[in-house]
Amino acid sequence: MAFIDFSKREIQCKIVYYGPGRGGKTTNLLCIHKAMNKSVRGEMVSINTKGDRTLFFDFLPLSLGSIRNMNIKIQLYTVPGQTMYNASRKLVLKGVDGIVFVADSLRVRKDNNIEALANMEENLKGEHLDITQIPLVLQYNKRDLSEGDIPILSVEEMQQDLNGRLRVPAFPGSAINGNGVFETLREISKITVKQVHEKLLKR
Ligand SMILES: Nc1nc2c(ncn2[C@@H]2O[C@H](COP(=O)(O)OP(=O)(O)OP(=O)(O)O)[C@@H](O)[C@H]2O)c(=O)[nH]1
Ligand SMILES: [Mg+2]
Repeated sequence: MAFIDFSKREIQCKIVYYGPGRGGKTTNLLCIHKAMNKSVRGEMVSINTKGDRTLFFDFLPLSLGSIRNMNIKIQLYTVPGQTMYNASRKLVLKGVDGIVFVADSLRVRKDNNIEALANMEENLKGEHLDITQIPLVLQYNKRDLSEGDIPILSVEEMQQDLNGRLRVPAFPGSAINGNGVFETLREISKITVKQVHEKLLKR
């Protein structure tokens, strides 16, 4: 939940990385953690992980400098993508201010992407949030696989599947190489902070 601390001149926002299992949400956070200076980021915490599968969530706090004299603190979370962990996804979504939906470019994951987006819309509704109103950015991850023999979806097809109605910013990426990770983070931070700032100052 976003809040503003006037004594510290600080705004805090919560951004959740959502998407199908094995899409690359945790890899995004690991990449951000690795690239950012210690003065900017806190420690990354992964709660309950089995191998590389998230069973509850990952958490990474960032201090993104200041906008209009307010210090911006962002908390990044990931949800577990596996279908059976919906209760955890609902918990992690509580108080969300902005979302990165990480879709998997592998062709075999086409339906998983669509299902995960529908599941997200449903869970947002449960929090009285509208998918068309919340700050949202899509990332089409694993574009590096286009160089191999494994069939992947074209960006156009992913746009049709996932972004036809929403028309939100979408970035191709390869979280494993760091490509697109910071473009995605920059955009979601910008639009989330803008909305949070407007909402909190209106109250
Ligand atoms: N080739 C390739 N592999 C990737 C990329 N991003 C992630 N992976 C791999 O995909 C697997 C799953 O990545 P994770 O980041 O753990 O996926 P997740 O979305 O957190 O998965 P859950 O925690 O189960 O929801 C790992 O083996 C990653 O190394 C990418 O851009 N390209
Ligand atoms: Mg994960």
